[in-house]
Amino acid sequence: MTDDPPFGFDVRLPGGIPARYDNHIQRRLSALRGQYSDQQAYDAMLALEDTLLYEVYEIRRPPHGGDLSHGVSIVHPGKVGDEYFMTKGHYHAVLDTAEVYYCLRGMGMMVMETPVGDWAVEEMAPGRVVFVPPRWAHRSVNVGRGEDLVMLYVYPADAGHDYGTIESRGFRKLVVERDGKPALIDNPRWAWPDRRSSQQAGGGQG
Ligand code: S6P
Ligand code: ZN
Repeated sequence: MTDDPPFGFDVRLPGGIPARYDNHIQRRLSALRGQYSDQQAYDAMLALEDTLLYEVYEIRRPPHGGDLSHGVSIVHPGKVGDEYFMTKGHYHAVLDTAEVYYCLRGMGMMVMETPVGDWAVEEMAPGRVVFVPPRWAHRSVNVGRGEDLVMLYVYPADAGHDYGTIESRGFRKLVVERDGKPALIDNPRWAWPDRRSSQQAGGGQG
């Protein structure tokens, strides 16, 4: 608990950089090693430049359950092969914590899934809110043509982040461009977490 006074700040468009923030994260292509399905395209792009994929302007709050961390995420436009620029994606370390996103600018997809393999994708467009329930991993994908995807987010300050699960197998669905439009395809690297481990344990019942 803190005794901080209330505060307000502007998020002006089109830039979307909040007038107040505590921390600025920049994530580049090298941070998404292994996440893009077209490894050849990834390597070729990285050889040219470690491209800036997205930025987060954080208003950090102390990790107290009643407090709310928030900020603005900006995913830049582009593709690796035919797969759009996207965030790493994560579960919250405290799995039972939700998050709300409000799209201010651009076109996007919020790709979500649970530890037991349920998945969902919600479209993002200016004025649209997406609610990410407790237990749902989430990744933002910019499917716009040449425009930043700018979103305000709010989540419990004690939620933390678990990146490891997504790093190891990715999300179940990938967002790629097909005939000039975004489309969902299965991620070949993804596997049922429980089924695989039970098969390895010698279940052998198909
Ligand atoms: C935090 C919230 C966002 C993301 C941001 C970057 O819980 O979901 O601030 O951190 O969109 O994504 P990532 O997966 O690199 O943290
Ligand atoms: Zn989150």
